Amino acid sequence: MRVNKDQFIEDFVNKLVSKRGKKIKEANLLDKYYALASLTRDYIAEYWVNTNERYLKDNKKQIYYFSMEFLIGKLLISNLMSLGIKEVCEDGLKDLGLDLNEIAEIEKEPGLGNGGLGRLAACFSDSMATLGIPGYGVGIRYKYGLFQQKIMEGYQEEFPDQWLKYENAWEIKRPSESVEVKFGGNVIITQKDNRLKFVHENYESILAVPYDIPIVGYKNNIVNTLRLLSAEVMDKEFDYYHFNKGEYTKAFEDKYNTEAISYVLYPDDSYEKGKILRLKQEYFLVSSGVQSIVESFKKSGKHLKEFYKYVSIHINDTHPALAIPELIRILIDEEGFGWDEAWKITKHTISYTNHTIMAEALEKWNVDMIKKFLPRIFMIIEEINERFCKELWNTKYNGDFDKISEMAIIADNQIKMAHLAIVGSHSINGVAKLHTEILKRKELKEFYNIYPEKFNNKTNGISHRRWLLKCNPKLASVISEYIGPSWIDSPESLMNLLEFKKDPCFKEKIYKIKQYNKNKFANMVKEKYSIEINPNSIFDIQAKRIHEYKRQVLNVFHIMHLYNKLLENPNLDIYPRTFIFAGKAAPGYYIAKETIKLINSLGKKINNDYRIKDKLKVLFIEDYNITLAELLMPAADVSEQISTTTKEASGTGNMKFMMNGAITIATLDGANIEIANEVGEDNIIIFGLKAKEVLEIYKNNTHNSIDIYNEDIRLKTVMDELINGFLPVSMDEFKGIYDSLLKDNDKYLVLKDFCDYVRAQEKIDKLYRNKSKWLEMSVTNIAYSGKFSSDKTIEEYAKEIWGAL
Ligand code: NBY
Repeated sequence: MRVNKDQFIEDFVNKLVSKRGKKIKEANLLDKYYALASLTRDYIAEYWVNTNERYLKDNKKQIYYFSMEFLIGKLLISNLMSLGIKEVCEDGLKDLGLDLNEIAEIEKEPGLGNGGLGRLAACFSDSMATLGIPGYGVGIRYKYGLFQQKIMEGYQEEFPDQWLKYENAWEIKRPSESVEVKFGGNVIITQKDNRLKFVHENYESILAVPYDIPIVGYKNNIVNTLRLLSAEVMDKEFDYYHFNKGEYTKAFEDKYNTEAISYVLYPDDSYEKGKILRLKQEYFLVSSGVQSIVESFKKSGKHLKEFYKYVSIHINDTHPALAIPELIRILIDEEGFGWDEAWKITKHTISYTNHTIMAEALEKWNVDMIKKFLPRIFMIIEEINERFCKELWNTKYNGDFDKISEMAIIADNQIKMAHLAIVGSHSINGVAKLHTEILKRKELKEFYNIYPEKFNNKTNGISHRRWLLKCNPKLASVISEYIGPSWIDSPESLMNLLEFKKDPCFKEKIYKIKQYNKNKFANMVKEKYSIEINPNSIFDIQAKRIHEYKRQVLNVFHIMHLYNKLLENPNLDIYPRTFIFAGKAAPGYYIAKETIKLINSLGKKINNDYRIKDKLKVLFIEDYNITLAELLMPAADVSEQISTTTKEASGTGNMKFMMNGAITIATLDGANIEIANEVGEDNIIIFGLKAKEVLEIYKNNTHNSIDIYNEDIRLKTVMDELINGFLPVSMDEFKGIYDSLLKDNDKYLVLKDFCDYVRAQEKIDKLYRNKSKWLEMSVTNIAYSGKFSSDKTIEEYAKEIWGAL
């Protein structure tokens, strides 16, 4: 868009008066933020309205991306950049004596996601808007996002995330587009004109009220919509019957129970507990979403028979898989379709992404629970299951009861959501090549045998606009200086940087920028934690959810080993290193929380030990979120991607670090494999067991952790230090971690990979000393990172799954 500085200043000053009732000199930072955000939204509005109008007119397919999580990060700066007016605003504000970054910092980040899955939904939304794909995000407007993490005495403590404490400057509430979602009750079946009719009675109604957030395409005048739904009570604010009897708290109970549906995001990213509130959240999302889509499709005047030609619904993991029976319900019960046609339309409309193979994360719902809360939906799932089992019987598995019950959607009083999602959709994809192969050959092998055409891979990607252009402006500008700005529109042209990987002048610039970003990070650490870190040390970062399979403990063991070596010989020549951890643990995940305590206990011991002369520091930065990630990625020298091979579906942090020039130390897991294939083995440090070896170990149970413990004295020493008083905690503090590795035979193969990890880390130490070589590796990583832009991924989804490009 176009706005000149004087116009901007005038608009801003007026906005401050109209929105906050203040003149500049009385306004505080919050006033300034709200005035600027509100003005930015005004600027966006025109393009938003025009985009919606165009989408209505065009006959193009509309894509609805259903996700229980959208981790979009702060929006002010990125929206200004997408509008192309960041510099003008910055200048204008400067004239008023104000600093854009200071104002932008005060924005509250919407933490409506746990990690990779939620952030992926946000990167995909960004890419759809930028590529001009008519894409809508559909999610829940949780009043409380992912908890805020504070570290107290070394332990994680959780606090509510009050992101809506003030207003959300970006959203527009659309009460007139609310829809009713029905829970409970019973279904009456009648017969009319030879057809069964299903009437849902005695249900409880909840209103889904939409709040729309603009998703601004990058400098293309396109603004897509992220629609978040909030639960409200229908009709009555509270119950006058109880109120008049003086039972005041009871009068509000209904309201409270209803609104609880969109109250809080579940903080588990890898463990499925089958909780009733979660089931209600999932159905609330899909029912309101699918109802609105069908309604707006009908307004277009086209026949519902053609629904799937104009609409794609994509489900982000199985969490929104009830969209399948919900669409069938609407088509049959409300629109009068027969089963066969409703089934065909639904299957062609829906596609599904799988994000995990870990059994404990696969959703299963108790039959009685679904029957009680979603009686009609249950009937439909039963029908899908019966027809599917019959198909198996009549085609491939005649008489094979075991096979059929293994593949059934309903078995052992449980509904398997992954099975429902595969059977009821036309596409299932994994999120990295290895992950998709494991789905096809192992976890979902039986389904691949009967539906090979449904399976495909879509390796994850990240938005290079947020993860380079926005978070690392200095790097972005040097890149443009050397290869021109075309990489912003076509990130694969970052490859042109390879030409300069041996250019000393270019490399020195890259070095200085990394140094600048490290200094910035070190200053934050000093201010917030009063810890001095050496900005010339190697910044070695592991930032991700805390989980046994992600193996933060392997990283810790290596640090303990280095520390032991230094205690033995304080003059040992190791390159100074600062080990930085960040990430949240699910509140009920004991071992993960103990891992945080372990990292902090080790930090306490090492950071205060003058004997090792500041050669090692260990930091745990609290409350990892998108905002902190934007500070961390640009400051990293080393990126830790050390999951047990086969367990990390893809990873996307790996791509963000690489894009900012960090060197990856990694197992050949998830998308690490594809990163390694791009940059080549000289530009990434690979260690550890290969997928085949891990699968063999699991299959044949050939692994014995006690043997490894007894054979490797370095490992035995650090393990013993967990429980012998070496760390400043009680002796049994880390018994849980210790036992999981020895008594429970180290399910994630930490001990098995330790030796090779130490070797790989020694290689890093050596390589970093060769500044020229290190910078060459760094440039190579940046150059190949364009391959992992979510623009490319989304193009593949659009072409190969949605049929939309
Ligand atoms: O999705 C992650 C994968 O672990 C990672 O490898 C991949 O790169 C990323 C994007 O594809 N999975 C993930 O983040 N999962 C969750 O956040 C999650 C959240 C909720 C639940 C399960 C998983 N749940 O069952 O409630």
